[in-house]
Amino acid sequence: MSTSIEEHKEIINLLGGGKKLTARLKVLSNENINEKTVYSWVRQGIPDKWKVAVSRCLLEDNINITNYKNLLPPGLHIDNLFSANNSIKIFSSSKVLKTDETILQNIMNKEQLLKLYEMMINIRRFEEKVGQFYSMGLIGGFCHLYIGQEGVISGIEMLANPSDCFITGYRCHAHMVTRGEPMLNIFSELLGNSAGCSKGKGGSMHMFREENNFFGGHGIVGAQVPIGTGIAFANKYKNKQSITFTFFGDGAVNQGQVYEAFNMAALWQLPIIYIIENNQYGMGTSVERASAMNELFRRGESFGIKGYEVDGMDPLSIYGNLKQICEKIREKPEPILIEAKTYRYRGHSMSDPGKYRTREEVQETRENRDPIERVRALLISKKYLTEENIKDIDKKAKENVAKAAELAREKEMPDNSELYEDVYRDLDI
Ligand SMILES: Cc1ncc(C[n+]2csc(CCOP(=O)(O)OP(=O)(O)O)c2C)c(N)n1
Ligand SMILES: [Mg+2]
Repeated sequence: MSTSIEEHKEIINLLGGGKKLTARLKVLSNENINEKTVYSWVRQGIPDKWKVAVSRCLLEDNINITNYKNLLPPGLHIDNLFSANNSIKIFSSSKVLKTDETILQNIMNKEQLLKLYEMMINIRRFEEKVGQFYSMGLIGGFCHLYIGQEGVISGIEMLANPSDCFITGYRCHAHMVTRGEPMLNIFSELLGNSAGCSKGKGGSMHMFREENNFFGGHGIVGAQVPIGTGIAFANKYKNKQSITFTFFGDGAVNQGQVYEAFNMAALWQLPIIYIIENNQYGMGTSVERASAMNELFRRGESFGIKGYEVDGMDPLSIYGNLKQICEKIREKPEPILIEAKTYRYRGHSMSDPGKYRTREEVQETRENRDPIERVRALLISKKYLTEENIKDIDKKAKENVAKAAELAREKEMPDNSELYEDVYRDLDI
Protein backbone atom coordinates (compact mmCIF):
# COMPACT_ATOMS: atom_id res chain seq x y z
CA MET A 1 0.00 0.00 0.00
CA SER A 2 1.34 3.44 -0.88
CA THR A 3 1.95 6.03 1.82
CA SER A 4 -0.10 9.19 1.76
CA ILE A 5 2.94 11.19 0.53
CA GLU A 6 3.56 8.84 -2.44
CA GLU A 7 -0.14 8.83 -3.19
CA HIS A 8 -0.46 12.59 -3.02
CA LYS A 9 2.59 13.04 -5.28
CA GLU A 10 0.95 10.79 -7.85
CA ILE A 11 -2.30 12.78 -7.63
CA ILE A 12 -0.51 16.09 -8.20
CA ASN A 13 1.21 14.65 -11.27
CA LEU A 14 -2.07 13.26 -12.59
CA LEU A 15 -3.65 16.68 -12.25
CA GLY A 16 -0.98 18.22 -14.47
CA GLY A 17 1.60 19.18 -11.87
CA GLY A 18 1.86 21.97 -9.30
CA LYS A 19 1.34 24.90 -11.66
CA LYS A 20 -1.88 23.64 -13.24
CA LEU A 21 -3.25 22.43 -9.93
CA THR A 22 -2.62 25.80 -8.30
CA ALA A 23 -4.67 27.52 -10.99
CA ARG A 24 -7.55 25.05 -10.59
CA LEU A 25 -7.60 25.31 -6.84
CA LYS A 26 -7.72 29.10 -7.01
CA VAL A 27 -10.91 28.89 -9.07
CA LEU A 28 -12.49 26.24 -6.83
CA SER A 29 -11.71 27.78 -3.50
CA ASN A 30 -11.47 31.56 -3.97
CA GLU A 31 -8.43 31.34 -1.73
CA ASN A 32 -5.11 32.85 -2.53
CA ILE A 33 -2.92 29.80 -2.88
CA ASN A 34 0.49 29.97 -4.53
CA GLU A 35 2.47 27.48 -6.57
CA LYS A 36 5.19 27.17 -3.95
CA THR A 37 2.65 25.85 -1.44
CA VAL A 38 1.29 23.30 -3.88
CA TYR A 39 4.81 22.13 -4.81
CA SER A 40 5.55 21.65 -1.11
CA TRP A 41 2.72 19.05 -0.97
CA VAL A 42 4.86 16.72 -3.12
CA ARG A 43 7.14 16.33 -0.09
CA GLN A 44 4.69 16.91 2.75
CA GLY A 45 1.39 15.51 1.51
CA ILE A 46 -1.86 17.39 0.82
CA PRO A 47 -3.17 19.07 3.98
CA ASP A 48 -6.71 18.10 5.15
CA LYS A 49 -8.00 21.56 4.33
CA TRP A 50 -7.29 21.10 0.60
CA LYS A 51 -8.27 17.46 0.21
CA VAL A 52 -11.87 18.11 -0.77
CA ALA A 53 -10.89 20.58 -3.50
CA VAL A 54 -8.23 18.22 -4.88
CA SER A 55 -10.79 15.37 -4.86
CA ARG A 56 -13.13 17.48 -6.95
CA CYS A 57 -10.38 18.05 -9.52
CA LEU A 58 -9.94 14.28 -9.79
CA LEU A 59 -13.67 13.81 -10.23
CA GLU A 60 -13.80 16.48 -12.94
CA ASP A 61 -11.07 14.60 -14.80
CA ASN A 62 -12.96 11.30 -14.42
CA ILE A 63 -10.14 9.79 -12.39
CA ASN A 64 -11.22 6.97 -10.09
CA ILE A 65 -10.98 8.63 -6.71
CA THR A 66 -11.54 5.40 -4.80
CA ASN A 67 -7.97 4.35 -5.73
CA TYR A 68 -6.67 6.95 -3.31
CA LYS A 69 -7.27 5.75 0.21
CA ASN A 70 -5.41 8.64 1.85
CA LEU A 71 -7.15 11.47 0.11
CA LEU A 72 -10.40 12.05 1.95
CA PRO A 73 -10.23 13.86 5.30
CA PRO A 74 -11.63 11.97 8.33
CA GLY A 75 -15.42 11.91 8.51
CA LEU A 76 -15.97 12.62 4.81
CA HIS A 77 -17.46 9.99 2.57
CA ILE A 78 -16.84 9.79 -1.13
CA ASP A 79 -20.54 10.19 -1.98
CA ASN A 80 -20.45 13.67 -0.43
CA LEU A 81 -18.31 14.87 -3.27
CA PHE A 82 -20.79 14.03 -5.98
CA SER A 83 -23.11 16.83 -4.98
CA ALA A 84 -20.59 19.22 -6.50
CA ASN A 85 -21.44 17.68 -9.87
CA ASN A 86 -25.17 17.80 -9.21
CA SER A 87 -25.34 14.05 -9.32
CA ILE A 88 -26.43 13.31 -5.76
CA LYS A 89 -28.37 10.08 -5.73
CA ILE A 90 -31.82 9.75 -4.22
CA PHE A 91 -32.41 6.24 -2.94
CA SER A 92 -35.87 4.81 -3.18
CA SER A 93 -34.82 1.38 -2.08
CA SER A 94 -36.66 1.67 1.25
CA LYS A 95 -38.96 -1.26 1.86
CA VAL A 96 -41.11 -3.28 4.21
CA LEU A 97 -39.13 -6.28 5.45
CA LYS A 98 -41.12 -9.47 5.69
CA THR A 99 -39.25 -12.60 6.66
CA ASP A 100 -40.39 -16.12 6.17
CA GLU A 101 -41.82 -17.62 9.38
CA THR A 102 -39.61 -20.75 9.27
CA ILE A 103 -36.51 -18.60 8.96
CA LEU A 104 -37.59 -16.51 11.95
CA GLN A 105 -38.34 -19.54 14.07
CA ASN A 106 -34.81 -20.82 13.57
CA ILE A 107 -32.95 -17.55 13.70
CA MET A 108 -31.89 -17.95 17.34
CA ASN A 109 -30.51 -20.94 19.17
CA LYS A 110 -31.92 -22.16 22.49
CA GLU A 111 -29.59 -20.07 24.62
CA GLN A 112 -30.40 -16.90 22.68
CA LEU A 113 -34.15 -17.51 22.80
CA LEU A 114 -34.02 -17.97 26.57
CA LYS A 115 -31.99 -14.81 27.01
CA LEU A 116 -34.44 -12.88 24.84
CA TYR A 117 -37.44 -14.21 26.76
CA GLU A 118 -35.96 -13.36 30.15
CA MET A 119 -35.04 -9.89 28.94
CA MET A 120 -38.62 -9.16 27.87
CA ILE A 121 -40.16 -10.64 31.03
CA ASN A 122 -37.80 -8.56 33.17
CA ILE A 123 -38.84 -5.39 31.39
CA ARG A 124 -42.54 -6.15 31.68
CA ARG A 125 -42.43 -7.06 35.36
CA PHE A 126 -40.26 -4.05 36.05
CA GLU A 127 -42.68 -1.69 34.32
CA GLU A 128 -45.69 -3.24 36.06
CA LYS A 129 -44.05 -2.54 39.41
CA VAL A 130 -43.29 1.03 38.33
CA GLY A 131 -47.00 1.44 37.49
CA GLN A 132 -47.88 0.19 40.96
CA PHE A 133 -45.44 2.54 42.69
CA TYR A 134 -46.78 5.44 40.67
CA SER A 135 -50.36 4.70 41.71
CA MET A 136 -49.16 4.56 45.32
CA GLY A 137 -47.86 8.13 44.94
CA LEU A 138 -44.22 7.10 45.39
CA ILE A 139 -42.99 8.43 42.04
CA GLY A 140 -43.16 12.13 41.20
CA GLY A 141 -43.34 13.81 37.80
CA PHE A 142 -44.15 12.21 34.48
CA CYS A 143 -43.81 8.50 33.94
CA HIS A 144 -44.14 6.61 30.63
CA LEU A 145 -44.26 2.82 30.57
CA TYR A 146 -42.87 0.59 27.80
CA ILE A 147 -45.32 -2.30 28.22
CA GLY A 148 -46.14 -3.82 24.80
CA GLN A 149 -42.98 -2.50 23.12
CA GLU A 150 -40.51 -4.90 24.79
CA GLY A 151 -39.73 -6.73 21.53
CA VAL A 152 -38.09 -3.69 19.96
CA ILE A 153 -35.33 -3.00 22.47
CA SER A 154 -34.83 -6.70 23.27
CA GLY A 155 -34.46 -7.76 19.63
CA ILE A 156 -31.88 -5.03 19.14
CA GLU A 157 -30.03 -5.69 22.35
CA MET A 158 -29.59 -9.32 21.25
CA LEU A 159 -27.38 -8.16 18.38
CA ALA A 160 -25.78 -5.03 19.80
CA ASN A 161 -22.29 -4.88 21.30
CA PRO A 162 -21.63 -3.38 24.74
CA SER A 163 -19.61 -0.68 22.95
CA ASP A 164 -22.59 0.37 20.81
CA CYS A 165 -24.29 3.57 21.95
CA PHE A 166 -27.97 3.94 22.82
CA ILE A 167 -30.11 7.05 23.21
CA THR A 168 -33.88 7.45 23.44
CA GLY A 169 -36.70 9.70 24.67
CA TYR A 170 -38.52 9.71 27.98
CA ARG A 171 -39.87 6.13 27.62
CA CYS A 172 -36.50 4.90 28.71
CA HIS A 173 -36.68 2.46 31.65
CA ALA A 174 -36.51 -0.64 29.44
CA HIS A 175 -33.43 0.61 27.62
CA MET A 176 -31.71 1.07 30.97
CA VAL A 177 -32.62 -2.47 31.99
CA THR A 178 -31.33 -4.09 28.82
CA ARG A 179 -28.12 -2.04 28.88
CA GLY A 180 -27.37 -3.76 32.16
CA GLU A 181 -28.24 -1.20 34.82
CA PRO A 182 -29.17 -2.89 38.12
CA MET A 183 -32.90 -2.50 38.78
CA LEU A 184 -32.15 -1.14 42.22
CA ASN A 185 -30.54 1.94 40.64
CA ILE A 186 -33.46 2.46 38.26
CA PHE A 187 -36.07 2.19 40.99
CA SER A 188 -33.97 4.51 43.15
CA GLU A 189 -33.93 7.05 40.33
CA LEU A 190 -37.71 6.81 39.95
CA LEU A 191 -38.10 7.41 43.67
CA GLY A 192 -35.72 10.39 43.56
CA ASN A 193 -33.11 8.74 45.77
CA SER A 194 -29.41 9.53 45.65
CA ALA A 195 -28.66 5.87 44.84
CA GLY A 196 -30.40 6.43 41.50
CA CYS A 197 -28.49 6.17 38.23
CA SER A 198 -28.82 9.96 37.80
CA LYS A 199 -28.40 10.52 41.55
CA GLY A 200 -32.15 10.99 41.91
CA LYS A 201 -32.11 14.22 39.90
CA GLY A 202 -33.32 12.92 36.56
CA GLY A 203 -36.34 10.82 37.44
CA SER A 204 -38.26 8.65 35.00
CA MET A 205 -37.45 10.67 31.88
CA HIS A 206 -33.76 11.45 32.38
CA MET A 207 -31.80 8.33 33.13
CA PHE A 208 -28.20 7.97 31.98
CA ARG A 209 -25.41 5.43 32.34
CA GLU A 210 -22.34 6.46 30.46
CA GLU A 211 -20.43 3.27 31.42
CA ASN A 212 -23.11 1.23 29.60
CA ASN A 213 -23.06 3.65 26.66
CA PHE A 214 -26.58 4.76 27.42
CA PHE A 215 -26.98 8.48 26.81
CA GLY A 216 -30.52 9.16 28.04
CA GLY A 217 -33.49 9.52 28.73
CA HIS A 218 -34.65 12.86 27.07
CA GLY A 219 -37.86 14.74 27.82
CA ILE A 220 -37.90 17.03 24.80
CA VAL A 221 -39.61 15.18 21.96
CA GLY A 222 -37.08 14.56 19.17
CA ALA A 223 -34.11 16.15 20.96
CA GLN A 224 -32.31 12.83 21.24
CA VAL A 225 -32.07 12.57 17.44
CA PRO A 226 -29.44 15.29 16.86
CA ILE A 227 -27.66 14.24 20.05
CA GLY A 228 -27.49 10.63 18.84
CA THR A 229 -26.20 11.92 15.51
CA GLY A 230 -23.47 13.80 17.35
CA ILE A 231 -22.48 10.65 19.22
CA ALA A 232 -22.27 8.77 15.92
CA PHE A 233 -20.11 11.56 14.49
CA ALA A 234 -17.78 11.35 17.50
CA ASN A 235 -17.49 7.59 17.08
CA LYS A 236 -16.61 7.87 13.41
CA TYR A 237 -14.21 10.73 14.02
CA LYS A 238 -12.43 8.72 16.70
CA ASN A 239 -12.39 5.59 14.53
CA LYS A 240 -14.54 3.65 16.98
CA GLN A 241 -16.47 0.68 15.61
CA SER A 242 -19.60 1.54 17.57
CA ILE A 243 -23.09 1.89 16.05
CA THR A 244 -25.39 4.48 17.66
CA PHE A 245 -28.97 3.25 18.08
CA THR A 246 -31.15 6.34 18.25
CA PHE A 247 -34.76 5.69 19.24
CA PHE A 248 -37.69 8.06 18.82
CA GLY A 249 -41.45 7.93 18.40
CA ASP A 250 -43.99 8.33 15.60
CA GLY A 251 -44.82 11.74 17.07
CA ALA A 252 -41.19 12.82 17.26
CA VAL A 253 -40.69 11.97 13.59
CA ASN A 254 -42.45 15.21 12.64
CA GLN A 255 -39.99 17.42 14.53
CA GLY A 256 -37.79 19.64 12.33
CA GLN A 257 -34.55 18.81 14.10
CA VAL A 258 -34.92 15.16 13.04
CA TYR A 259 -34.38 16.18 9.42
CA GLU A 260 -31.46 18.48 10.17
CA ALA A 261 -29.85 15.49 11.86
CA PHE A 262 -30.68 13.17 8.94
CA ASN A 263 -28.97 15.57 6.57
CA MET A 264 -25.75 15.57 8.55
CA ALA A 265 -25.80 11.82 9.12
CA ALA A 266 -26.13 11.21 5.38
CA LEU A 267 -23.60 13.89 4.44
CA TRP A 268 -20.98 12.39 6.72
CA GLN A 269 -22.11 8.76 6.32
CA LEU A 270 -22.32 8.21 10.06
CA PRO A 271 -22.65 4.78 11.68
CA ILE A 272 -26.14 5.30 13.09
CA ILE A 273 -29.42 3.40 13.11
CA TYR A 274 -32.44 5.59 13.69
CA ILE A 275 -35.29 3.55 15.11
CA ILE A 276 -38.79 4.95 15.00
CA GLU A 277 -40.75 3.05 17.62
CA ASN A 278 -44.09 3.54 15.92
CA ASN A 279 -46.50 2.59 18.69
CA GLN A 280 -49.33 4.15 16.61
CA TYR A 281 -49.93 7.09 18.96
CA GLY A 282 -48.30 10.27 20.23
CA MET A 283 -49.64 12.00 23.33
CA GLY A 284 -53.26 11.23 22.50
CA THR A 285 -53.28 11.45 18.71
CA SER A 286 -52.97 8.58 16.26
CA VAL A 287 -50.24 8.61 13.66
CA GLU A 288 -52.92 8.80 10.92
CA ARG A 289 -54.22 12.06 12.35
CA ALA A 290 -50.80 13.56 12.98
CA SER A 291 -48.69 12.61 9.95
CA ALA A 292 -49.23 13.66 6.35
CA MET A 293 -47.21 10.68 5.16
CA ASN A 294 -47.49 7.50 7.17
CA GLU A 295 -44.81 5.33 5.65
CA LEU A 296 -42.40 6.59 8.25
CA PHE A 297 -39.56 4.34 7.10
CA ARG A 298 -39.41 6.48 3.94
CA ARG A 299 -38.74 9.69 5.82
CA GLY A 300 -35.00 9.58 5.17
CA GLU A 301 -35.22 8.99 1.43
CA SER A 302 -34.65 12.56 0.33
CA PHE A 303 -31.33 12.45 2.18
CA GLY A 304 -30.34 9.13 0.66
CA ILE A 305 -31.05 7.27 3.90
CA LYS A 306 -32.41 3.80 3.25
CA GLY A 307 -35.39 2.90 5.41
CA TYR A 308 -36.99 -0.39 6.39
CA GLU A 309 -40.24 -1.23 8.12
CA VAL A 310 -40.12 -4.20 10.49
CA ASP A 311 -42.64 -5.85 12.78
CA GLY A 312 -41.78 -4.34 16.14
CA MET A 313 -44.00 -6.85 17.95
CA ASP A 314 -41.69 -9.60 16.75
CA PRO A 315 -38.24 -9.48 18.36
CA LEU A 316 -37.07 -12.27 16.05
CA SER A 317 -37.82 -10.19 12.99
CA ILE A 318 -36.09 -7.18 14.54
CA TYR A 319 -33.07 -9.31 15.38
CA GLY A 320 -32.88 -11.13 12.04
CA ASN A 321 -33.26 -8.09 9.86
CA LEU A 322 -31.16 -5.68 11.85
CA LYS A 323 -28.34 -8.16 12.28
CA GLN A 324 -27.56 -8.06 8.58
CA ILE A 325 -27.94 -4.29 8.46
CA CYS A 326 -25.57 -3.84 11.43
CA GLU A 327 -22.95 -6.10 9.89
CA LYS A 328 -22.95 -3.90 6.78
CA ILE A 329 -22.72 -0.70 8.80
CA ARG A 330 -19.81 -2.03 10.82
CA GLU A 331 -17.96 -2.69 7.56
CA LYS A 332 -18.93 0.55 5.87
CA PRO A 333 -20.66 3.22 7.97
CA GLU A 334 -23.93 4.72 6.76
CA PRO A 335 -27.14 5.91 8.43
CA ILE A 336 -30.18 3.63 8.25
CA LEU A 337 -33.77 4.29 9.28
CA ILE A 338 -35.89 1.56 10.82
CA GLU A 339 -39.61 1.88 11.48
CA ALA A 340 -40.56 -0.72 14.08
CA LYS A 341 -44.36 -1.10 14.04
CA THR A 342 -45.25 -1.66 17.67
CA TYR A 343 -47.96 -0.86 20.21
CA ARG A 344 -48.16 0.41 23.77
CA TYR A 345 -50.74 -1.26 25.99
CA ARG A 346 -50.83 1.43 28.68
CA GLY A 347 -51.61 5.14 28.41
CA HIS A 348 -49.12 7.59 26.94
CA SER A 349 -48.12 8.52 30.47
CA MET A 350 -49.65 7.58 33.80
CA SER A 351 -52.24 10.37 33.47
CA ASP A 352 -53.74 9.45 30.10
CA PRO A 353 -57.47 8.62 30.00
CA GLY A 354 -56.92 6.92 26.60
CA LYS A 355 -60.06 8.30 24.89
CA TYR A 356 -58.47 8.20 21.44
CA ARG A 357 -58.64 4.40 21.04
CA THR A 358 -60.97 1.58 21.96
CA ARG A 359 -60.42 -1.05 24.64
CA GLU A 360 -61.07 -3.67 21.96
CA GLU A 361 -58.14 -2.42 19.90
CA VAL A 362 -55.78 -2.74 22.86
CA GLN A 363 -57.19 -6.13 23.80
CA GLU A 364 -56.93 -7.42 20.25
CA THR A 365 -53.24 -6.49 20.04
CA ARG A 366 -52.44 -7.98 23.44
CA GLU A 367 -54.08 -11.24 22.47
CA ASN A 368 -52.72 -11.63 18.97
CA ARG A 369 -49.44 -9.76 18.69
CA ASP A 370 -47.83 -9.80 22.11
CA PRO A 371 -44.02 -10.13 21.74
CA ILE A 372 -43.53 -12.10 24.95
CA GLU A 373 -46.28 -14.55 24.12
CA ARG A 374 -44.76 -15.09 20.68
CA VAL A 375 -41.38 -16.13 22.10
CA ARG A 376 -43.02 -18.13 24.89
CA ALA A 377 -45.00 -20.14 22.33
CA LEU A 378 -41.84 -20.78 20.31
CA LEU A 379 -39.91 -21.95 23.39
CA ILE A 380 -42.69 -24.39 24.16
CA SER A 381 -43.17 -25.66 20.60
CA LYS A 382 -39.43 -26.28 20.27
CA LYS A 383 -39.57 -28.07 23.62
CA TYR A 384 -36.84 -25.84 24.99
CA LEU A 385 -39.04 -25.12 28.02
CA THR A 386 -42.09 -26.59 29.71
CA GLU A 387 -45.02 -24.56 31.05
CA GLU A 388 -43.55 -25.23 34.48
CA ASN A 389 -40.17 -23.71 33.49
CA ILE A 390 -41.97 -20.65 32.12
CA LYS A 391 -43.78 -20.16 35.42
CA ASP A 392 -40.46 -20.40 37.28
CA ILE A 393 -38.84 -17.77 35.08
CA ASP A 394 -41.77 -15.47 35.67
CA LYS A 395 -41.71 -16.06 39.41
CA LYS A 396 -37.98 -15.33 39.55
CA ALA A 397 -38.44 -12.12 37.53
CA LYS A 398 -41.25 -10.94 39.84
CA GLU A 399 -39.16 -11.69 42.91
CA ASN A 400 -36.09 -9.87 41.59
CA VAL A 401 -38.14 -6.85 40.67
CA ALA A 402 -39.92 -6.77 44.03
CA LYS A 403 -36.62 -7.10 45.90
CA ALA A 404 -35.00 -4.23 43.97
CA ALA A 405 -38.11 -2.07 44.42
CA GLU A 406 -38.27 -2.58 48.18
CA LEU A 407 -34.54 -2.01 48.62
CA ALA A 408 -34.83 1.25 46.67
CA ARG A 409 -37.50 2.48 49.10
CA GLU A 410 -34.96 2.31 51.89
CA LYS A 411 -32.46 4.59 50.14
CA GLU A 412 -31.88 8.20 51.13
CA MET A 413 -32.94 11.32 49.24
CA PRO A 414 -30.07 13.49 47.92
CA ASP A 415 -28.78 16.21 50.21
CA ASN A 416 -29.89 19.78 49.44
CA SER A 417 -26.25 20.71 48.82
CA GLU A 418 -26.39 18.42 45.73
CA LEU A 419 -28.85 20.73 44.00
CA TYR A 420 -26.29 22.67 41.95
CA GLU A 421 -24.01 19.70 41.23
CA ASP A 422 -23.98 17.69 37.96
CA VAL A 423 -25.60 20.43 35.92
CA TYR A 424 -23.06 20.23 33.10
CA ARG A 425 -20.17 17.97 32.29
CA ASP A 426 -17.91 17.14 29.37
CA LEU A 427 -18.17 13.63 28.00
CA ASP A 428 -15.30 11.77 26.48
CA ILE A 429 -17.00 9.05 24.50
C1 LIG B 1 -40.74 19.49 21.90
C2 LIG B 1 -41.86 18.85 22.67
N1 LIG B 1 -43.14 19.04 22.27
C3 LIG B 1 -44.16 18.47 22.95
C4 LIG B 1 -43.89 17.71 24.08
C5 LIG B 1 -45.04 17.04 24.80
N2 LIG B 1 -45.06 15.62 24.47
C6 LIG B 1 -44.50 14.72 25.29
S1 LIG B 1 -44.58 13.18 24.65
C7 LIG B 1 -45.40 13.68 23.27
C8 LIG B 1 -45.82 12.69 22.21
C9 LIG B 1 -44.70 12.00 21.51
O1 LIG B 1 -45.15 10.84 20.88
P1 LIG B 1 -44.20 9.79 20.19
O2 LIG B 1 -43.04 10.48 19.57
O3 LIG B 1 -45.04 8.95 19.31
O4 LIG B 1 -43.60 8.92 21.39
P2 LIG B 1 -44.34 7.88 22.34
O5 LIG B 1 -44.78 8.66 23.53
O6 LIG B 1 -45.44 7.27 21.61
O7 LIG B 1 -43.30 6.90 22.76
C10 LIG B 1 -45.59 15.06 23.32
C11 LIG B 1 -46.28 15.82 22.29
C12 LIG B 1 -42.55 17.57 24.48
N3 LIG B 1 -42.21 16.85 25.54
N4 LIG B 1 -41.54 18.12 23.75
MG1 LIG C 1 -45.81 7.06 19.62
